[in-house]
Amino acid sequence: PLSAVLFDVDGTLAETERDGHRPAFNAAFKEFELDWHWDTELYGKLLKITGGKERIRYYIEKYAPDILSKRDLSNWIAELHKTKTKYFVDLLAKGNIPLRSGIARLIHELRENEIKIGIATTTTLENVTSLLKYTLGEESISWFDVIGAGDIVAQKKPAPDIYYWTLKELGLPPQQCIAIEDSENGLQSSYAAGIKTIITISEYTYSQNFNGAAMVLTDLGEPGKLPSIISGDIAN
Ligand code: XBP
Ligand code: MG
Repeated sequence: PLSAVLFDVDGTLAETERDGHRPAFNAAFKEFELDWHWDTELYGKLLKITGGKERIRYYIEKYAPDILSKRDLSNWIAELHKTKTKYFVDLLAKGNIPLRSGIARLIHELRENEIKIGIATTTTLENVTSLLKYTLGEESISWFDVIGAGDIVAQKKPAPDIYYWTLKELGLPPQQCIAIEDSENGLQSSYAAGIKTIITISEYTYSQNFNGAAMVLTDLGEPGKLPSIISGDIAN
């Protein structure tokens, strides 16, 4: 039986990357008087590295190695990233980043059917709670039985750690859960944790490799897809 559905956030709950995280990174770079600019194409490449702090470090190593000699580099990256989070939350507060089609409906249906809902994401917790607050309303944060986010685990996706952590919090085996993801990194993470995964492709991920997914969909917008998710009867 299906006991819980675990949602990824970026690209799955909402298209947050191109017009959310990316401009937030750029605004933080400006505030720190850096002449860095991540255009949409470069950002697509940088998405290979999950996690904002990790992505900044990777960019430095590849494109701005002079920064590597900075004293307290890790702290500096953390401060830069905090500034990025501030800008990202400001963008969410403007209400310009909606939930993807079918997400709100699925969340409501799962709750009505007493199926647990959780989040397993690489992004910062504050980004998750803000996205929920500015889309479904503040109270929606409490609808989630578990929110696994950011630095709570040592290894971010594609490592399975965040899914292991989330399953442990729920006290459920992977066989009783479904994950909803949008990316190859996300799928590798959920798949390695033994969780059946539905992919909803997103702006930056549509051409990635989704071998191992139970289903690959454009989105969850079709009501007809819902009963099969709730009964847990996917892929076979
Ligand atoms: C999403 C990410 C995140 C965001 C930025 O990956 O990699 O890093 O781009 O969030 P996934 P932070 O959807 O696979 O979880 O800057 O807060 O890390
Ligand atoms: Mg994602």
